[in-house]
Formats: sequence, C-alpha cells, structure tokens
Amino acid sequence: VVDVVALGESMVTFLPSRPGRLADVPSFARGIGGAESNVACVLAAAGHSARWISAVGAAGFGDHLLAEIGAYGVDVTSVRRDPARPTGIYFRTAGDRAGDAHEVAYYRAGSAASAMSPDTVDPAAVRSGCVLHLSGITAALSPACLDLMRELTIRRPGRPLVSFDVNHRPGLWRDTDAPTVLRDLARGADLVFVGQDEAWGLHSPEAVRAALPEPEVLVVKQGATGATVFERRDATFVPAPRVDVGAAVGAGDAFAAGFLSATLRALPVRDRLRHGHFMAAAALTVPGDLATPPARQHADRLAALDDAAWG
Ligand code: KDG
Repeated sequence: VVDVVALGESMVTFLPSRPGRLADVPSFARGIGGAESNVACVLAAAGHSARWISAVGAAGFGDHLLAEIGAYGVDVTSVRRDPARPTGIYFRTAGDRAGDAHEVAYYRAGSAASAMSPDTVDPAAVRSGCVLHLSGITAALSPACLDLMRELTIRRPGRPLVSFDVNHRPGLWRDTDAPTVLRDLARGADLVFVGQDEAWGLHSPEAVRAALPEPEVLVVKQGATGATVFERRDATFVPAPRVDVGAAVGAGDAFAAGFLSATLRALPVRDRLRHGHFMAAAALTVPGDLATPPARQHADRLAALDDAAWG
C-alpha cells in the first residue's frame, strides 16, 4: 500500500520567456504541470510513497511526463499509454501578480487523459493507497471523466481516505453548472480543499462549512491571509507566512501535499495547516508549478514554533 494515489491529467506546460500577453511572447520553455501529479511529486519529494494514475499519448510528450514525474520518485506504472490520443499541453503567461496579464491556453480536448473513464482506470490501482487524491479539474475534462469522478466519490466501506481539491478552472467548463457539479463531488469526499474565491460565492469559512457539512475535514484557503480547517465542527485558523510571490501556480497543490503529508503523519491540526503553508510558500517563490519542498526536519521545527512567531 502506498501513502497516496493521485489521479488526474498532467500536461507538458510552456512557460513564457518573459512577461506579457501570449500574443507578444516570442518563446517558451518546457515544463510539466498537472494539479494531481504536482501533489504526488511534492509528497514524494517530502519522503512519502506516491502513485500517479493517468493516461498520456504514446509519443515524446508522454515519455517526457513519465520521465519527469518518475524522477520525483512517483510510481508511474499505472499510467496508460494511448496510441490513439495525444498528451495534453498548455501555455500560460508569466506571473500572477496584480496587473499582470493572465492567460491560460489549453490544448487538451480529446487528450489521452480526457478518455479516462470507470472502464479504463484500474480499480485495484485506485484503491492501492491510504489516500486517494482527486481534483475538480478531472470532472471538467469529458463526460467519461465526470462519470469516473462520480464513481470515485461514492462513499463505500473500506475505500481509501478520499481527498478532493475543488480546483475550479473556469477555462475548462463550458455550458455546465460547474459550481453544482463540484459541490456534489465534494460531498462524497472525506477531506476537501477549497479556495474562498471558488467557494460557491460564500464569503466566510463558516458559511462554506454550513453549505458543505459532509466531509469530515474541510480546509478553506483564504489566499495570503491563511487557511481555516474544520474537523467536524471545530474550526482552526492558521495565518499564512508572508511571501514574495513569483507565480501562484502550483501553490494550491503544494498546500494540499503539505497538509496530506502531515495528515499521514497524524500531526495535530494546527501543524497540518502549517505544513500546507510551508509547501505553498516554496511553490509561490518559483515560476513553474513545482519547487523543492523544505526538508522535513526544518519544516517540523518551523511548525513547532509558538503562535507568536506565526503572527
Ligand atoms: O494547480 C496547477 C495546475 O492548474 C496546472 O499544473 C495545470 O493541472 C492544471 C490545470 O488543469 O489547470
């Protein structure tokens, strides 16, 4: 049994050589992206066993994703190679600082991963972890992927702990009531991560909890302010450290990985949030999705500081 199984689409990403509109940027550098494999990579880098389930094309971009994600120590043996469909790719503008143009251009319709369904994903692999980590991105990829997500979030005895990051990506949803679909999926999870800005128009963590009472643990991320976790009805808020933001992309995934790592180690709730914040802080400082996470012993020492040091 591995610690965490993460299921979702990953893409080759193209990061611009300089800030500006996509129309003006002359060249891009290749990287890797994908919310769920990002979580697996950060967890593997933090010393956990992690498996990534997905599908990629049979050509070079698929090779690249498998090699890069595998190099983090993630088990990629459950990733299907699809000779008939391509690996998804995407381009985005540099930086997410206020005032920067922010564009994301996805080329993933009809991708290998968008053909994932309850029939193509190995149920034994899905059940092979203590935690199964999913995100709302998968639900937007195709009707077959939405079926798969519905299937994976049915409450069944003996299933792994199901972790769900809402990850509402407006650019992926067309003609569908995304908030309703995402809320229904979240109801079937044991642990839910949601940003206040994607939380169904609700304006406080308490309101989100009232609207989503089912998951045993609910984490509401409040941007640069911090995050609140509800365990049943008890709420704990931990402020986020102040960070000079390079690019926000990947920070939510790193936060989930830090929180999951501390959950697997049965740390108290305050420390689970602090580990989430550390991992997110590391990701915020780099232009790509993935940063090297702080070593466990340093993170543990920082998490143990008294509240005054955390502002
Ligand atoms: O969380 C980062 C992801 O958004 C990025 O890697 C791309 O998975 C991605 C997506 O679908 O937006």
